[in-house]
Parts: sequence; structure tokens; C-alpha cells
Amino acid sequence: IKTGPVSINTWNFQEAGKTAGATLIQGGTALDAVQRGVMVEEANLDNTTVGNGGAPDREGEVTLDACIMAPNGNCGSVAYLKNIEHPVLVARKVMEETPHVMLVGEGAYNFAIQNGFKPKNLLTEKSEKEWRKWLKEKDYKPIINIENHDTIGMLAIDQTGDIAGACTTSGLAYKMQGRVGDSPIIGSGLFLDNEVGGAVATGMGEEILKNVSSFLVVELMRQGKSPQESCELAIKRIIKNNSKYKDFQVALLAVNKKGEVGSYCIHPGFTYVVNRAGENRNIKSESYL
Ligand code: SD4
Repeated sequence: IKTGPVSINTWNFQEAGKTAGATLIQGGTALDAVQRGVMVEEANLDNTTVGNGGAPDREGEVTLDACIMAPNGNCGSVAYLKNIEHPVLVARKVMEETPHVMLVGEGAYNFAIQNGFKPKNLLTEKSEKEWRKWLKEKDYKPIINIENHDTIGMLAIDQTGDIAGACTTSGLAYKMQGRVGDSPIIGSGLFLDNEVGGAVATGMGEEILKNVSSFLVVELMRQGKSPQESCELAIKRIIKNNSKYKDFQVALLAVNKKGEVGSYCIHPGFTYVVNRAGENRNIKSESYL
């Protein structure tokens, strides 16, 4: 295992990994690296699970969840945020410029506008068409590795050895109005401790929330388990707690302060990107099934 700067991110987001890696190589902070990395996917119209172009809820509204966590344990989060392309930037502002950790809905939106963010319609023609098609049957059944797919969670360790993380999503397609998933919840979609390492989650948010999975992974690493073992144990906890585990996907991804990386998921199909010294590698996660 090489020490030195490293970034990891969920799914096959190569550009995000490269952006974070480039920031780290230039001596940027882990916090800037994860912010810039996940912003690539927030702006990517082809990614229908994050930011602009995200699939809407069942009322046809795109609502975004995001959070960011700094090496000193500070964090910021937004949930149920509409019409703002880069929720991670708003989350960072919540962290740095308010006495709070989390702002939601109208309050988060008003805060963003007061801070100079410009409103933007995030529903693309393509997503609207898909939604109208869905309205005919209204069958709410997230498809493994498809509708649960493509939330970006990212962790980075910079040249000084500090770790930071971010997570951003539009959540599950055709979710109920007002639904918030795991992604903006510190401890569920993301958690880190600068003495130990960090973890991010993707997949069925409800199951991740019920098991506080990212926190669990970090606490297992604190007890001396490797990132790989920790992700496996945390996935097995989800499986133990829900006999219907074959019906949903959850994937966990972690890095410790030595730069060792691990990942585990329920169903095969989850991959992640590791960027070391500016070089991306896409890795297939091991799975329970
Ligand atoms: C959620 N965990 O809102 C997110 C969905 C996800 O890739 O990970 N999509 O439940």
C-alpha cells in the first residue's frame, strides 16, 4: 500500500476521480478535492441520480441531498433542496458560515439564494419524459444497480494526511415527495474521523439509514479492522436486519488513514474508482451474493 494522496469514489466516475486526484497532486486540501470531484457529477446531465439532470420525485420535482465533512469533524448538509445545481457547495457554506449542520427544503434554498447561488431548472426533457412514462404505471420499485445507481460519495486524503468526504444525490427516482435518503445524513451516507479513516455508502438509502452504516464502518476500523473487513461486517449487519436483502442493493466503500481501501456490497455490480498519484483505477467490489 502506497501512502500519500488518494481519492476514492463510488461507481465508475472517472472524471470525478481525476478531478479530485489533480487537486491533491497540486497540493490542494482533501476538502477541496472531494468538493471539486463530486461537482463533476452534479453538473453531469447524463447522471440521472445526481444534481442537474437528476430523476424527479413522483410529483416531477428534482430534490437534492448532499453533505460534506472536514478533517476537523465539522460537517454541513442540505436535504430536499430544489433548483440549485451544486448542493455540495451549499452544504459547504452551511458548514463554514452557519452555526448549524443541516438545512432542508425552503430554508436551504433561501440560504443558497442569499449566498449568491442562481436558481436553475434541473429537470431535463429526458428525465421529464421518463417520469411521464413512469406515471402511467406508478410502479415504485427501485431496480438493483439501476435506479439505485450513481450517487457519488467520495473520500480523499491529501498530502498532509488529512481526510475529507462528500456525498451528493437526487435520491431514488420517483421517491415520495419530501423523502430524504441516507446521502445527506452524517453517519449514514458519509462519515469520517481524521484519526481513523472514512466511509461512504450508496444504494437503498432506507437500509443505510436504519443501520447508520458509514459510522459503523469507521467505528470498526477504529477497532483495528481493515477497510475491507469493516465494509463486509457492516453489509452483513444490514443483511442480518432485513430478510428481504435480495430485493435491494447497498454498497459501502472505505479508506483508512494508511490509504488502504475496501469495499463490499450485497449484489454484484458495484464498482468504484481509486485515484493514486493522479492515476485512476476502476475496481469491482466484492459482493455477498
Ligand atoms: C438514496 N443512497 O437516496 C441514495 C441513492 C443512491 O446511487 O445511492 N443512488 O437512497
